[in-house]
Amino acid sequence: MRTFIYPGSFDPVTNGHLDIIERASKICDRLIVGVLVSHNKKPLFTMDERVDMLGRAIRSCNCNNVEVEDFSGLLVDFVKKKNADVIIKGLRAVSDFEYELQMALLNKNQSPEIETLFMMSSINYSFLSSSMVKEIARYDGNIKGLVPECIKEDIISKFTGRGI
Ligand code: COD
Repeated sequence: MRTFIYPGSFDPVTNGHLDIIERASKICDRLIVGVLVSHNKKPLFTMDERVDMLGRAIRSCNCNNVEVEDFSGLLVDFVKKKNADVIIKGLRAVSDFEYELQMALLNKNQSPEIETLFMMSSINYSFLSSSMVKEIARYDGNIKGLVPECIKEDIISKFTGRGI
């Protein structure tokens, strides 16, 4: 049984994340999307909201070997706790590379048995990030096509204060 971990903040999940989830789920037996309880960043969405939005987005793409779980502490400890041995990361552009290389090497330094695999972003999503989605939504721009349709209203209502 080959288990991969796809870690991130997912604040909120975007179509770029979902694309990586769909593609990664096809090359492993079990994919666990690990949502970081961050002590450095202050997320816009609570952990429950991020996990719930990811769950709905994943159900909408019929990936039935994907689970969502929160984690805190070191990523390599979460990987070991889940009996996984591969970390999946998405790469959008050269600008992602330096940071991701540093993380991959540090994770390798901590746990040499764990591999990091990089998936190139699909061309349609190579410009997409959670922060850009939040900025567009904050100023009432159009986020259609950037995030899964089923969570669009969650994001809009976060800024308008409107109930869903
Ligand atoms: N297309 C493809 N991939 C994408 C896209 C897109 N449009 N957008 C984002 N991604 C990728 C990112 O490159 C990343 O791999 C993943 O999706 C998640 O993205 P985010 O933005 O939600 O998550 P980040 O970058 O905030 O996540 C950082 C981690 C949680 C992975 C990192 O902080 C971590 O591992 N923390 C745990 C603590 C730890 O172990 N620290 C030491 C590490 S050396």
